[in-house]
Amino acid sequence: MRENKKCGFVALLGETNVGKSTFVNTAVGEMVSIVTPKPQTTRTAIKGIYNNHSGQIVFVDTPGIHKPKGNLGKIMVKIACESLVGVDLLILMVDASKPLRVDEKILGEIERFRGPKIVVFNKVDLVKNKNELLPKIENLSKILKDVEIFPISATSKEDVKKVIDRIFESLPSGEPLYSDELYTDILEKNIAAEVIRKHLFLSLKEEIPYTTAVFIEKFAEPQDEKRKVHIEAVILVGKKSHKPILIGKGGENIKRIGIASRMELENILGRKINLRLFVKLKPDWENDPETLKELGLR
Ligand SMILES: Nc1nc2c(ncn2[C@@H]2O[C@H](COP(=O)(O)OP(=O)(O)OP(=O)(O)O)[C@@H](O)[C@H]2O)c(=O)[nH]1
Ligand SMILES: [Mg+2]
Repeated sequence: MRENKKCGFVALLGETNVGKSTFVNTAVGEMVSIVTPKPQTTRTAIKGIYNNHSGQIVFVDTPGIHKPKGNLGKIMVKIACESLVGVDLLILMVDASKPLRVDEKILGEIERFRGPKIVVFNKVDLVKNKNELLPKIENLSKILKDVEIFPISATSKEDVKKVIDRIFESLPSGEPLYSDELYTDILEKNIAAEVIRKHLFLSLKEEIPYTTAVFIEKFAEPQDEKRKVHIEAVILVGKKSHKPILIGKGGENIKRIGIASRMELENILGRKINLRLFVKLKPDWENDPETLKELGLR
């Protein structure tokens, strides 16, 4: 008898920095979406594809919901909300290690969403006093009414697997939409841009990483596997005063960012890379429609 396979889209919605991208990476077992300790790391909707004997889950990681200060933030929140259209199941992720709160915008989206929804109460490993957890879960279930809550650590494969099993229960029957060799639909050149952005976020302080963006101008992958992949990337900087800080004394910062990005990308692509970074000042790029379009931010 033919097995009844399941398949569907599952979006992760939540405030910024709660662990949405970490969850998708743990589920898929690959670096699909960049993770940093800073809020507002994810800027677009990113798909991570998970397969097992039960079927296929297409996770949609989304930018964190926050009160936007500028145009980029507004676009990110809009992308997150629009990502819920056509999704089969919604995961609301809440940070268990912080004082309990659910943003009004999120509550509105949760109410509007007609399909099945679950809550993932993440980062429980950071809650030292476990007695604090139960009252928080009770309060959360009062706010969200009738929504199942999973206290987990998104860094734990075991915990994430429990959520995956629960997701399959609610997904519709269907054949996989993507080949089981794919773990994401993102182009390799866009993964390269994201990895560089990750290292900008990790090495730059305060508002500086938020005024940067990365374009890949050249991505040449020779057929001969022994030859290096040649990547040329442009780092856009939105403020004049940020450019020398990003580059660093004698270019030491940009050199460090380049080396860290190249090493991570070599790991992901399984090939040697020649990476060249160019820093370009583009004042106020987040308000320039052409630049936003090129970055996939609309
Ligand atoms: N201790 C602990 N840290 C976690 C856990 N999940 C995520 N983190 C950390 O929380 C930080 C934010 O994680 P992300 O996955 O980038 O969070 P996000 O919700 O995708 O954030 P944005 O994309 O900025 O909205 C990172 O430093 C992660 O390592 C967890 O279960 N336990
Ligand atoms: Mg993220």
